[in-house]
Amino acid sequence: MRRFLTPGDLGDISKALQEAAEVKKNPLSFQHLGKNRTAALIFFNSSLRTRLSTQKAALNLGMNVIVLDINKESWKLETEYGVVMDGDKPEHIREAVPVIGQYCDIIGVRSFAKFENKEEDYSERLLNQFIEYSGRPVISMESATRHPLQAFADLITIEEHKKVKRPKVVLTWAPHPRALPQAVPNSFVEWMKMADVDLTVTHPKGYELAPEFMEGVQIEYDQDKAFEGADFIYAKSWASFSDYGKVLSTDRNWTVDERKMALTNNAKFMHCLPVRRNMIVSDGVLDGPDSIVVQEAANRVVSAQTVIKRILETL
Ligand code: SN0
Repeated sequence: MRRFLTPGDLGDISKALQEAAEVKKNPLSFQHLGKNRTAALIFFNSSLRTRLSTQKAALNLGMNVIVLDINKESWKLETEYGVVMDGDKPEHIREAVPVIGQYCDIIGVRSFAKFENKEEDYSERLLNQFIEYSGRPVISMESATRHPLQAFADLITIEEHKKVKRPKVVLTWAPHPRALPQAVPNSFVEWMKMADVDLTVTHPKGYELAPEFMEGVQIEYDQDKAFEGADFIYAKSWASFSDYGKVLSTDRNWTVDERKMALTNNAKFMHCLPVRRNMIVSDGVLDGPDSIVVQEAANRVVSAQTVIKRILETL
């Protein structure tokens, strides 16, 4: 496996889930795979779970790990081509990426959507530069359009907690003071479409996700209606795709609270974290017995380890 961005990169999803269960049961039994191998985790944006869980996954596999917070600890990088570099950016991405590739066997990259240019974000320009120029397999640790390690962990979590064969899963938009990327909801939809679940997406008008993700997916604009009979509520805020990068609403009627959760089939509450309390979700729901956000975060080690294991097996 040379890259990890979509569920298709893992092939058969039920096989990947079986493998994930094996990794979870025996996390330390694949250490021979990573011996004398190095993972470089490059962060262009903040991280808590991704940084720690991906590092832990690589360590469980016997790897060495280098972590770089590239904006804070390295040279400022120029990403445009053909520019006269007489400004404040001493190094070009075109040299930095192949150089990073010299020091490791696998690269993880976190780089959020910039919201300056829809086409550029949706072309995954930066991630593709790493794929093209590093000479190493590349894992998206949330790139412009997707967060596959999160969605894989979400799927593992739903498999573990579901009480019926085909659970009703609801992705709900929720209010937030800032414009957040579509990466998490895009990947969530992309992975749920591959799984045996009944998926509904609910959000205010204007928050439709990109058509390439939403094809064949049911949208319910009435959040209460969407919640009826749900087995899982997955909350997330995102900025508009059509009015690209804009916050069109901060309507707290969309906040997930106890009244709304009472409409569901005793649904479990999920969120990728970090979560803004009493914007996205009420304290009561987040601290209540049906919140599985911490178990979900724990599965980030499992998803990352399954992915890195797959890559190590092909090196
Ligand atoms: C990121 C996002 O894509 O929504 C990462 C989630 C895994 N979240 C944030 O940037 C939250 C920042 C905030 O101000 O709450």
